[in-house]
Amino acid sequence: MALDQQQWPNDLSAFWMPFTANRQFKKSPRMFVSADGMFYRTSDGRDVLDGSAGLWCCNAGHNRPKIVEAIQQQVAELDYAPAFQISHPKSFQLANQIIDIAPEGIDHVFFTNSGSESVDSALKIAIAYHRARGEGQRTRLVGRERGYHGVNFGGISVGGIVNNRRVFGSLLTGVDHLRHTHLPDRNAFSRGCPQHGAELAEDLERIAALHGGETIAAVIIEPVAGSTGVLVPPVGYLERIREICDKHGILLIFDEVITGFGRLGEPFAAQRFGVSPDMITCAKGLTSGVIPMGAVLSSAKIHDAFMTGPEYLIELFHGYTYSANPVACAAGIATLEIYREEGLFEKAKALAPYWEDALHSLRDHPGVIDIRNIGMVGAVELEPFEGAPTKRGFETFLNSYEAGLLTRVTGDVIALSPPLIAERSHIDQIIGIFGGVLRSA
Ligand code: PXG
Ligand code: PLP
Repeated sequence: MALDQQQWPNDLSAFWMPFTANRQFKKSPRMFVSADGMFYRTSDGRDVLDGSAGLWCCNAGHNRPKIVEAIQQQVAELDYAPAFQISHPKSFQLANQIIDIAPEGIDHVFFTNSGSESVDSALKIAIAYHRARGEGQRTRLVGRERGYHGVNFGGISVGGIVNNRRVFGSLLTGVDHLRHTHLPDRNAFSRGCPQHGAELAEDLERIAALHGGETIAAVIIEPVAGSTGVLVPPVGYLERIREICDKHGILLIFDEVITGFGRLGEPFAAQRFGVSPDMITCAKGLTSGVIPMGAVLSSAKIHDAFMTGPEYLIELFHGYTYSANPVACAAGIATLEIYREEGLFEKAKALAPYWEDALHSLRDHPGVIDIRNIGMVGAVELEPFEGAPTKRGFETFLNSYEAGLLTRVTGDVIALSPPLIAERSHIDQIIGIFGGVLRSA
């Protein structure tokens, strides 16, 4: 069903769209009006297969009755409860359920409303943790080139995507960056973790030697970098980062906003790689994207360091009006139930080899210079048009959309990460449409 003429907004100018080419968009808008399962429906009545789980978040697929009903019931029963000094039962219930699936040693949940808020919360907790233990000199933060940690000031300071940083002033001080791990000459067309590049972890030793390891509070990295175009960690890289952190008493934060909640076939990437971070930041798949919600997951070591002093005092001066919002908690509980009941993480794990083969079947298509994948995420990198970087990627995104497939574009990389309810037939359809777009470009 196409959008009723009366429902069409009469003016598109007021809404300043995030991370969007606003003028291009408003000349030829792309609007979804409904969604179900693996598909979106556009305003002109076309079905578009969701090849990117919305923005990497709708892991349970769309329009799931269990989530819809949980939200409806919750909003009618308790719409809001103050987040500070008061709570409601579902916040504790959801925290317990997250800890049930979290890596061993992760025992506490601090709720936020997005990935960006999770990142800035985690960075603040890291610095305050060291201070609570009498190591107030540990204030430095280390991120990585090409890292994406959301858009708040802490996140863009440790982040490493130049356009997200360059026009926003001087950012946080005391931040350093590891080199990124993209080595196309050595690792192009790797399946899963690339063989080369573990030695890049030694950058952390150099940064520790430069500043003094005892001045560094935390290292934050995406176990698999998503936004920058899917960079899978080299074999041994994450293990080595963990070792160097331990050697210098540095906290390790895994930013699992994309990798959390089943994307790699385990609840978290930490479990997929067998590397234990001190904190995990997450969002997106926590509510399958339906209601904004994020969280910082932390070890008891970190949490307990704050639990000192008189009991009437607030231990951490940090939080959001909507931390653990009851409607978001209801959505989260229903989402985790779907993951559990339908075994969606296991399903993702079982489907990953098929997904890998399907993606790599595009290897010889026009313009393809690399294909990367792990779990249920993949990326196809295209040779940039001469003198016009990002144009080919954007055109491929638009052509895919016209052909009935939603993808995610970043520069000249097309990322694919379908909802975890995907069947083999959906993968065939994704690759069929996308391959056709590449061939006809
Ligand atoms: N950390 C990581 C690792 C992320 O991927 C954030 C933090 C920020 O989350 P919020 O909820 O504040 O957006 C993210 C979000 C893309 C894309 O296309 C990626 C994200 C968001 C939107 C688009 O690559 N990642
Ligand atoms: N700005 C003002 C003036 C506020 O009063 C508040 C919260 O009370 C905030 C910002 C922060 O809002 P939030 O808690 O939704 O992050």
